Amino acid sequence: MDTVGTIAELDRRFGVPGVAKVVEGYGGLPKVRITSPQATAEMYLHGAHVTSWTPSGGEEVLFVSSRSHWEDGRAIRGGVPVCFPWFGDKADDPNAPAHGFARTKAWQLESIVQRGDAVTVSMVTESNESTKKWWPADFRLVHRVTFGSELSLELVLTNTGAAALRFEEALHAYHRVGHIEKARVRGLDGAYYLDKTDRNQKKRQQGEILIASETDRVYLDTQHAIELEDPMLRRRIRVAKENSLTTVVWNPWVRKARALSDLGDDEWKQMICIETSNVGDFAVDLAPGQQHTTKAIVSVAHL
Ligand code: TA6
Repeated sequence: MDTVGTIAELDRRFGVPGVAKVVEGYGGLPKVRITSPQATAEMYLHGAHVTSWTPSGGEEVLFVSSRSHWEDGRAIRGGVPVCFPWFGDKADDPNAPAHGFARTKAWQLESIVQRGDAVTVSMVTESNESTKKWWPADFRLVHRVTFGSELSLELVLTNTGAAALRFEEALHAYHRVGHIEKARVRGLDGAYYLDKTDRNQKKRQQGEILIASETDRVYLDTQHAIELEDPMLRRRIRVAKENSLTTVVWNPWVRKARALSDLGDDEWKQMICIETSNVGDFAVDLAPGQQHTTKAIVSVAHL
């Protein structure tokens, strides 16, 4: 069955008339398009990747690059990439894809459920021969996203094998801002972080975060909600979380943005990544049969 047929079949099986439709997206990739009273949104089966969430009466909350790739084997630049089962470069294999394999492969659409004015989309990916080329574990990973007046993202991992596993994960969210130099990030005052722009030196955050140069930090042992204050778009984005002990904050600034072929040269001004994660020393161990759920809840208030 060709892509169009597959998309029509997926829509026939999972579509919710007037609320959720499976359609063809960029690069011919299938996506779920949500149009509910509370929000409009989009989620690609490629990487179970949320690329848009606009609460009704508000503006788009997520940033997606105009230069993003839209193809199997490549990551979408923007939205919410799912980094799994490792974060950044794979410690023991320099040839392995950065941020794992979950974001560059097609997931299965499991269900679309409407509850009131909110819509929950679940997508799943499981271990197979190609995942085992990189990572030996047996697993089942579900990305369950509820689109409503809030955006709730849950990563549910089950160890389906007979051996314990250890994994890293991140909901690598790209938030759209009016101008990065005007934005402020609160909620990490006093937290320690590893500065990836300075040889992973361990430092301590004092006060709010102002972005005035390339910023790439892993905040450690923090469960605090984050607030992104944006005077230009007159809004405050709040990211609360559960079962996540690290928060990554990233902006590539000028030079790094120019080095990224899938990011426009000036687009660094319109984005900041705030990543609900468990990485590094906070990687998660899971015994056979066990399940772990990490959750991020994004909400918007007008200033
Ligand atoms: O989350 C921050 C980070 O790990 C940065 O180091 C930067 O590389 C960014 O992710 C983007 O990674 P990508 O593989 O998507 O180019």
